Amino acid sequence: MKRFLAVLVLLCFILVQAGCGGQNQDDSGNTDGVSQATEGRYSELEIRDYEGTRLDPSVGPRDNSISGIQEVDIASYTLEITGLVKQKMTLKYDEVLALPSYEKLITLHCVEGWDATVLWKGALLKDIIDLAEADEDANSVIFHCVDGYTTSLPLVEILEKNMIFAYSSNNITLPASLGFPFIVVAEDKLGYKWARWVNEIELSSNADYRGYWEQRGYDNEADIN
Ligand SMILES: Nc1nc2c(c(=O)[nH]1)N[C@H]1C(S)=C(S)[C@@H](COP(=O)(O)O)O[C@H]1N2
Ligand SMILES: [Mo]
Repeated sequence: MKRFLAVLVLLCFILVQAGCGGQNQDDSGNTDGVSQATEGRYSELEIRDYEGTRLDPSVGPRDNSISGIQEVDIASYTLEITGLVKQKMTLKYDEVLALPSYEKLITLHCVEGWDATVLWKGALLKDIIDLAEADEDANSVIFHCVDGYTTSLPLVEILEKNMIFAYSSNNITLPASLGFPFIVVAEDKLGYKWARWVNEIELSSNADYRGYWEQRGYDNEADIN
């Protein structure tokens, strides 16, 4: 029984260590900064450079999402805007794509040590939230995902930084591995704030809400500097 418990504890530890999705971990033996393995991960139509910056492939070599890569059926998909809002909303994929679009070159940093620089395109989270009109006392935004993952961000940071809700990476439709249909581009925040496969945006007054990784000990601010 004791040994069984020890193995169990060890297993949990390993699982937690492996916690974050990985990209760029096989970039060894590279000549010009791009290994063969990385080379193979670019999809045909994706752009690789943006204004002199090399873009990383939109697809990583392995996946460590909490329940694996989610395949979202866009015909039945809806995005719910819930919580402290004047008018709860249900949006279809195309309705988000119809909003004004913004492009940003931003690097995702995972706590595991890898990063990925990608050209993101999407709608402003502000524009989506404004459709539902946040109540006065809303100060946090909780993102709920198809795989049961959650994470949150302060509303003021979303507004001040003009954070986007991306549906495109390096000029291609966001791949499933990156969160199709939508990923939160949580600028200046660690990877675990970049909710993928988001299907609900909840306005809340609970500034201390802790999402999946935050509950397991990761810092709730998650600032990269
Ligand atoms: N729905 C969902 N979103 C998630 C995760 C997850 O497991 N499920 N993992 C997070 C973590 S820890 C990181 S580092 C990034 C990884 O994104 P990428 O592997 O697609 O680059 O997604 C974040 N968003
Ligand atoms: Mo991560």
